[in-house]
Parts: sequence; structure tokens; C-alpha cells
Amino acid sequence: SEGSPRNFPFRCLQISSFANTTWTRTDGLAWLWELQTHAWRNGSDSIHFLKPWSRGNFSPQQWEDLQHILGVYRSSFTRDIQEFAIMLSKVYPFELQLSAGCEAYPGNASESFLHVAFQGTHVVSFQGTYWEPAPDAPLWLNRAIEELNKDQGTREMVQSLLSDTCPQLASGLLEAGKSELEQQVKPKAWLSQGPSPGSDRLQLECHVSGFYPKPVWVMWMRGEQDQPETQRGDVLPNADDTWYLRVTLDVAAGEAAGLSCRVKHSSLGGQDIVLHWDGSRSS
Ligand code: J81
Repeated sequence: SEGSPRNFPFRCLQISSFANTTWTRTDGLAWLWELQTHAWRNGSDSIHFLKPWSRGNFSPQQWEDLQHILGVYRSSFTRDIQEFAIMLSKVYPFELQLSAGCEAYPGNASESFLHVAFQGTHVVSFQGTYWEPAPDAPLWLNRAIEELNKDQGTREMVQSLLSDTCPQLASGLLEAGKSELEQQVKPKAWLSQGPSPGSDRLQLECHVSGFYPKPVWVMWMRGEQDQPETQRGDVLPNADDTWYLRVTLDVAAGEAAGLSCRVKHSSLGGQDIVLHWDGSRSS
């Protein structure tokens, strides 16, 4: 809202697949709030900058240093995990996911996090200066964590990446990408008829697409009355950093006339989009 500074979390995700003792791949991606800023594909030795402002305020030298750290990390990580798999008798295939990042708050404060998931379940976090098991993590993990914590060099590097590098990068990105992050893009909306849910019944579809940011309100209405049986799909990404949503209503064929779809979005400044179902199209 106006006047109050808002926060945009910066998140780095790592997806590592270990298919068997020899086949593995690791991909990385970074997001500033809803916008993907970086990609780091398996096999590529450089980070891909997805936005013109993805370099933030880091110098070419700083990017080179970071890239070098990450390159060493990627191969060490793969080797470490393969060794853990042997030590802990883990059965292939398995997936590891890392989520790390930070969020800057007004007045130079920032909060960082690093979480690791094994087969989709949170198992390890980095807290302060140590690796720690997640609550309810399986006991076999303790041996891995004990090993990880012996490596003081890595702990110091992770700590400095989380508490210095991340907030620095995030605030530079925020400054450089502010206008794109805060832009407002208006949705387009259209109606269609879905597959018939039964005899003498209609599925009315209201499609809303091309909006940014993500929060949106869409309802089927009869006059001023919300239709509570409105079914809302997931908000899905378009390829251009805008969003798409489909909202449906099942009605008796005779009751479709008089229904409308109403869309509220921050870009519309209170001027809701209202589309009326054309009774003549229902058959
Ligand atoms: C199946 C078991 C699942 C268990 C879950 C494990 C979670 C793994 C989390 N661990 C890591 O992500 C670190 C992996 C790599 C690390 O262990 C080190 O091998 C690696 C190299 O370290 C060596 O060189 C360093 C200098 O390059 C230091 O000298 C260090 O002391 C030395 O041991 N460490 C790094 O690459 C550090 C960078 C970490 C960046 C982490 C970002 C997520």
C-alpha cells in the first residue's frame, strides 16, 4: 500500500536429481518475488541473466567470484551427496531441493534462510553458523549433519553468503528492477462454454489472463450476488511474467441467462471488468 515500504523476498532454488550412482543433474534458479531473475542450468558454467537488471549492483568481478564459488560448490555438492548415499545406504533415485534466500527490511535489517528437502520433505536447515536437522527429520540424517558441521570453511562461506552477499544482491536487484516489480498489468477476460457436466447442465467458463501482480478476485455473479458454487482454478503462469486464471460455474441450462463474471484486480483501479453471459449462446 502507498507510503509503507514493502518487502520483496529473493529466493534461490536448487533442484538436484540423483537417478543412480552415476547419473545426476543440478539446476538452479532465482526469483525476486514473482519474477524469475536468474537460471543456472546443469552443465552450464555460467549463470544466465533473465532480466536486463539481473546484475543488480554487482560488478563483473563480483559476478565472476560468485560464479566461481558456485561452480566449486556444484561439483562438491554432487560428490558429497554421492558419498552420503553410500554411507547412509540411501536408495536411488532421489531428489534434493534447496531453497535459500533473504528479504531486506527497512533500516538495513534482513533475514536469510537455507532449507534442504530430501524426497520433497524438509530435512536440514542452516541456522546461524551450523547445519541443523529439521523438526521430525529422520534419525539417519544426524550422521550427515555431523559430517557437514565438521567443515568450518563451508559453514563460514554459507554464513557470509547468507548474511552479506544475499542481502547486498537482493537490495541491488530491488533497486534496479523496482519499476518492473511494481508495474500493474491489466487482465483481459473472456467467456466460453466448457464440456457439459450433465444433461441440461452447462459449464460456464470465465478466463482471465495477462495480469500482474498475482492477486486477483474473480467470481460468477447474478446481479450483485456472488455465486458461491464458483470454482476457481489455480493461478497459472503465462510465459511473459503475467498470470492466467480460469473460473467456472455449473448451472442448469435454463439458469445461465443473467449470470456475469466479475474481475477485480489492483491494475483496474476499482473499475471491475464485468462480462455478461449471452443467453443465446447456451444450447
Ligand atoms: C542424502 C543425504 C542428504 C543430506 C542433505 C545434505 C545437505 C547438503 C548441504 N550441503 C551443502 O550444500 C554443501 C556441499 C559442499 C560442501 O560440503 C563442500 O564440499 C564444498 C567444498 O569445500 C571445501 O572447499 C571450500 C573452499 O572452496 C572450503 O575450503 C571448505 O572448507 C572445503 O571443505 N563447500 C563449498 O563449496 C562452500 C560453498 C557453499 C555454498 C552453499 C550454497 C548453498
